Amino acid sequence: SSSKYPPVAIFGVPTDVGAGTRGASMGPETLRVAGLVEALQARGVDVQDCGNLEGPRNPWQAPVEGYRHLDEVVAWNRAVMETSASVLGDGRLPILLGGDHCLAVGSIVAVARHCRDAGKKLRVLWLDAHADFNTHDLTPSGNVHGMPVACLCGIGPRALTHLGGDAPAISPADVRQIGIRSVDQGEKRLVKEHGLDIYDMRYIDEVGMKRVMEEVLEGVDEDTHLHVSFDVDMLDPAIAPGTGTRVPGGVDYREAQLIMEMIADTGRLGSLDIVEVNPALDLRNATAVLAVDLVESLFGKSTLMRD
Ligand code: B3U
Ligand code: MN
Ligand code: MN
Repeated sequence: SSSKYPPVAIFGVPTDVGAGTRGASMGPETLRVAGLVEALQARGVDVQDCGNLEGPRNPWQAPVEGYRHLDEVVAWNRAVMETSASVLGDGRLPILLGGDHCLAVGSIVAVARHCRDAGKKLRVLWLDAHADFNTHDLTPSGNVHGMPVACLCGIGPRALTHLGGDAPAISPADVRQIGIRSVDQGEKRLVKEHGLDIYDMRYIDEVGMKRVMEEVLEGVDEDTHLHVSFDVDMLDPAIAPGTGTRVPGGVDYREAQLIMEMIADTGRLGSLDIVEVNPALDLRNATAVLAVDLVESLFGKSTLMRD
């Protein structure tokens, strides 16, 4: 095909064990129903759908020592790490269909190891309303989907920080966060202490998304692997109501398209998570349809078809 993208493998991870609202477990099928595979094929991308992973059911218990469902979260993440590693080993670009955002631990642990072996620089673009940098003693909820960035940076329960053997998988300097507008009190301190690069909504409003993305992508070169971890709650709830932790004042449709287009222009997309799509809260599958529309832009669709 004429696609400048490598072949893709999508896999669904139907769980909400890391979330505080049920329903993200139905995300994978909802993204398929919204036409994700067909949209990628229409871009000329070779797509393999590996189906869904399996794992423990959501026990729906209260937090224990600051974590809800830690054992189940670890089990799902181990499966994600193994699948993502095998997809990368096959020379395919993994697309994880969540599921809640705790799954980014397994996904990014696999990607980080792949980059180390391939001698590539990893840059993680964390698209989210939240910083997801909580710890068991800072978290207001115990929900592990509020902790994956901290875990990946080596702050968290050993079962997650050492999921790939060595820790930490990444450093805060590898991460750029976009769309942030909800950070908890203690989490704010931790984020500052570790120097996380956060492009929050105020900064986006002040300088505009074009300049934000230029800064976010600064230094990306042919040796860079871009991992996009897309929590759909980055988007404004008016256009993406189908998600568990909606925060007003989010990224609008045009800004979101520009994010994806500017990432596509680099040609360096190496892996993708699409998480927190919750059809139980959605309106006519609008959030999944929008996510698919944005994935088309991420894979190079543009008005004037410059490719
Ligand atoms: N920061 C809050 C809320 C939250 C984080 N991530 C999501 N929600 N999706 C927490 O529970 O850690
Ligand atoms: Mn998130
Ligand atoms: Mn979020």
